[in-house]
Amino acid sequence: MHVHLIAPSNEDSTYIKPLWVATLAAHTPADVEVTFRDDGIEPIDLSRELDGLHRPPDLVGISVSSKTAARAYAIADAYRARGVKVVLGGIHVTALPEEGREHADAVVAGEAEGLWREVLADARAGKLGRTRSLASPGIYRHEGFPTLEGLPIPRRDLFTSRRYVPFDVVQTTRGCPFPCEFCSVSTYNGTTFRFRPVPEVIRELETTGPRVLFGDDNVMVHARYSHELFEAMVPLKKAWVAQASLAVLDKLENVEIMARAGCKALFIGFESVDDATVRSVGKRQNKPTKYADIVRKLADNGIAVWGSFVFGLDEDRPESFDRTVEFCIRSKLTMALFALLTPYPGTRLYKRLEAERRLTKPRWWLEADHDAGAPFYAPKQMPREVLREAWIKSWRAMYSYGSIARRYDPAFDHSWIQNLAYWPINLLMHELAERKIAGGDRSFRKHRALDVPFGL
Ligand code: B12
Ligand code: SF4
Repeated sequence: MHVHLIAPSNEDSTYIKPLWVATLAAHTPADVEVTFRDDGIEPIDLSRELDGLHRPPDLVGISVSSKTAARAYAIADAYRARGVKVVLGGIHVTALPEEGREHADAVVAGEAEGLWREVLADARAGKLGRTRSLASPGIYRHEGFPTLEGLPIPRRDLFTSRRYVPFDVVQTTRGCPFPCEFCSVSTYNGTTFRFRPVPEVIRELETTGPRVLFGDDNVMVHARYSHELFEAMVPLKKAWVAQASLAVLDKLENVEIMARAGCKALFIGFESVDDATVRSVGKRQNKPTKYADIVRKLADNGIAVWGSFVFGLDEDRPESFDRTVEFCIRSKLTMALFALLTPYPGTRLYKRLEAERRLTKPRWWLEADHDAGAPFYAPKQMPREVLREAWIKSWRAMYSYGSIARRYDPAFDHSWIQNLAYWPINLLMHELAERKIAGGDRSFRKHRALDVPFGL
């Protein structure tokens, strides 16, 4: 049997090795051949390549996030039109399995551990999606969430392209108990943390390259677990980057152990610099008065900060965004991403905006060029156009040459990632802000030799 896994891409995709591919491959029985195509690295020409398919796979598996849903469905439709069975998985079809079913023979809703072998066995027996044990035809789903103990080491040998960012993605936990209204994670991975045993994570880290990107939503969710993990990581001498919640960064001991374990940069969801706004979305752990101190503490420990902010929350007014940019410059953030609030399916935000009749494009993910039309809802304090203009203005202000120079401070004890990468990353972001965000160039990414960090 031959399974072909496909990571669909969009204009926002990065050259980061997708962990779901290596994970599914590791859960695949040895007598099943696995091949992999990253549509971002090597774009699939649907008409030419699929017409000339000389060796059709027995099964195609495609991962679907909301931003890649339109492309994923187009690829799935093209394979099915040529008689190849298709299974979809990932966060978007977990929220909308019935939509996924319109484009696939089967959908895996939720995490695939424990289900993937069943999918393969059914496909091999010619009854994919049609077994009696399924509660809904074509939809494989867990009761609860699978254990993270005893997982096989992901098969990273499938990532052969030299275009990938030279970091290996490793996950240590899943789930998140925080109630952030706009986030898909708690509905997808559950509202309690599940942890991988530290010795198993260490065994996996011993097989990776020297640079690691932790694919956790929060790399330090539980102080005792994380301290044990990071202590065990010290001798491995890895350099790593991760996402972290502000809830834990307040404590110096947490920052110090991260630094000792090799942390070089953290991607932090500040979301807003206004107290009322962060509280209104349920992000209770964020305290704007503490932001500047936390950034300083991280910098003093050689950890660069990549900030993430959401624009268009209900309390936001046009002037809120100027304050955000001012904060980023004053705090000397290495980099910041400004995302327009996006109603992802399955989130509490989506349901609320739908109930309030504020969704302007309820199935925005099916639009050909959806980002050009964002936001997809009516903001509370301003017209959609004003929000979009303010968002563009903030990107330009953040990555103007003046801001880039002001945010660099040689007195900061920055990490080597910061020192080596500050100027190229920021100059690339300048180009992105001017050409893609402000100028609307939707093929910006294709022409870049360097990858744009973290999605945008
Ligand atoms: C790491 C990560 C990234 C990395 C991606 C690295 C990479 N190439 O893999 C980076 C930083 C680049 C990134 C970017 C973005 N991300 Co992101 N990211 C994540 C994160 C934290 C972990 C994903 C991961 O690797 N998990 C580990 C693997 C093993 O799990 P998995 O992918 O879920 O796969 C499992 C199952 O879903 C299933 N499965 C998945 N695919 C398939 C396919 C088949 C066939 C089958 C059978 C099963 C299956 O099996 C796997 C094993 O159980 C998730 C949060 C989360 N908890 O999922 C957000 C998340 C996926 N990202 C999200 C978002 C919004 C973005 C951005 C849009 C952010 C932005 N504003 O720019 C960009 C989009 C980029 C794009 N292409 O469009 C949202 C997606 C919401 C949605 N409904 O689509 C999430 C859920 C976070 C959130 N807060 O809601 N992201
Ligand atoms: S935004 Fe972060 S802290 Fe909030 S629910 Fe999502 S993963 Fe958890």
